[in-house]
Amino acid sequence: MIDVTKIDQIETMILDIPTIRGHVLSMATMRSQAAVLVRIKFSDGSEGIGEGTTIGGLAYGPESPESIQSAIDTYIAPALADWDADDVNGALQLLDKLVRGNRIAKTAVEIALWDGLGKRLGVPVSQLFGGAVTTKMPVAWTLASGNSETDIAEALEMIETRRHNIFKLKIGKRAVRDDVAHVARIKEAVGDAASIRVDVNTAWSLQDARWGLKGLQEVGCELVEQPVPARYLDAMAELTSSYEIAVMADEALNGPEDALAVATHRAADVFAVKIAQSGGLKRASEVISVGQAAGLGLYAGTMLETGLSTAAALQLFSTVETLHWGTELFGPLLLTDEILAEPIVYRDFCVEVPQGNGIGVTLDPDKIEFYRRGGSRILKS
Ligand code: MUC
Ligand code: MG
Repeated sequence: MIDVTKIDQIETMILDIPTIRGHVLSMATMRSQAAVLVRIKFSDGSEGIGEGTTIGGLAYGPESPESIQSAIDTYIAPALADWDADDVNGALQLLDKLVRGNRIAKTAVEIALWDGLGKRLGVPVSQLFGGAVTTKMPVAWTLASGNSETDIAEALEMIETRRHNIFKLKIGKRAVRDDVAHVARIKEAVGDAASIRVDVNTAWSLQDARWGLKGLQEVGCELVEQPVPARYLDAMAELTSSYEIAVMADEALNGPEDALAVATHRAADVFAVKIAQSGGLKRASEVISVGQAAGLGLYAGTMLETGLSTAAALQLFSTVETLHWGTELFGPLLLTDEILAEPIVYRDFCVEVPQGNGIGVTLDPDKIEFYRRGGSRILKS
């Protein structure tokens, strides 16, 4: 009889880690990030780790850190008890039947399943998706201090130290003309040394967006992310066809069905593919396939996760033939502390794919205990 490895235990925790500065988005200002971590213990003694993290409590999307944790503890973990650990696809199908939505919660568990499987097989997760085609990818940084001068100083330092030369500016909080002036100042300061893009996080009406896109492309901004609310696909389509500046879908992309709707409407030039928003690595790979089939540009997005989910995303995106707009997988750099035993490497304007089995990273247990909600808050030296 073949001995089947089973899922024994699924454990969750929330870590609260401060950010290096206020991160000012149109819908929320982040001063710390609440990362939901999952650890799965398997019957053969192996383990897998995962993460499902959102931005700004409930300000960004329908899942909060607390709802992610409770969906896993109350519904997902009991459903997967004793499940064949190697049957990741079967587990995903079961979860899609039993749990509607809750994509970020599913992502956290799915990452831990892939991590466990990769470790048991002695291969990186990228191998489970057909193999990596690259070891590093260009990585953007987000300028979102809320102040133009601070953003300029930050950008110039990043260029000087060869950490980033792609910048995403968070706008949408101020009047459109003030936002365009802010972007113009930053573009003028960096010149041709950097690519400037913006993310409006759905804050504009179609009328605002018409003025905004016209102004942004005049000042040399290359791309605008999610200018209007996610459900306004007709407005996105109008903006995509009316201006040269690239329009990127983010909040509009919650899994492969949304990807098909955006592609069919020609409602974007580029997909910001986020593993958490897609519902995990498998669903993100399906979003990528839809984008590729529709001839759209691809960009690896982030929910400002820790190094854990960032590593999982790197495993998947390293298997993608062309990421036309690079990545923004810089999450760990926005946090004041590192929770991985070995940090992800950022150098020469790129992020490197962690080498190793599973997602390729391990946690620092003292940091987990320190930042865990209800944890000791004492760091062993
Ligand atoms: C978003 O909407 O894209 C990604 C980078 C960043 O600074 O915020 C996120 C969220
Ligand atoms: Mg975005």
